[in-house]
Amino acid sequence: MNKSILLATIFEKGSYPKTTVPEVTLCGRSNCGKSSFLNAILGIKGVAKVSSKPGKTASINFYNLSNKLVITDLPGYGYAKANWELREKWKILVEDYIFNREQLKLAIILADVRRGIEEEEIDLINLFMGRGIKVLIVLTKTDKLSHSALLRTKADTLAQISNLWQDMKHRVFFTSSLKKTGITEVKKALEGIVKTK
Ligand SMILES: Nc1nc2c(ncn2[C@@H]2O[C@H](COP(=O)(O)OP(=O)(O)O)[C@@H](O)[C@H]2O)c(=O)[nH]1
Ligand SMILES: [Mg+2]
Repeated sequence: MNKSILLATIFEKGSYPKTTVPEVTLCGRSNCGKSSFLNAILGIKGVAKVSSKPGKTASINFYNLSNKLVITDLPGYGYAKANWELREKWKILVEDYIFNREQLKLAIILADVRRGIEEEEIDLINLFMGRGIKVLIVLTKTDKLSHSALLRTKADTLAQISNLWQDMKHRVFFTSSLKKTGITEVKKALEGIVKTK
């Protein structure tokens, strides 16, 4: 999984690239570390733009991985509570993609480990599951917590997730794109589910 290219960036629903390989989508709140995670998964820096400022466009990026798999980067959410127009655009695009993209096999939901899984993530996960799409949960930026705080947070998060969904516990990962920890585990789980080999 190393040759990758940006296949397309789409701004309008329905105008998705025609592909024949399984697709994995990444979604999470703006600034949760989605682009950094994607770069870490691809093993290449700078493929996905990392930014300290939340993005202001609602677009989906499609990355082609050696013609075996496509990874898409859904627009981040939660960036503009007051910006109704942008939120509507996000909803129209993302819901169309989730409901109509046949190739979509797996969703990776990312959240900053310090914030954890909140209402938006729960709604998204239920949306994917209702559509029969498998879900992995990735808690990012673990390097931001002390060892003991991370242990506590891990236990709390796993308990919360087990309460919400049965059999989800083994689909939860804790990563740091900075320290490159937990990335291989997610990659393995991803490849196991979409069988890229
Ligand atoms: N310490 C630390 N910072 C991270 C990590 N991942 C992302 N960041 C930082 O968080 C900010 C947002 O990252 P980005 O990948 O652009 O998030 P996105 O908006 O979800 O795509 C940037 O300043 C990154 O450098 C991580 O694993 N550890
Ligand atoms: Mg990003």
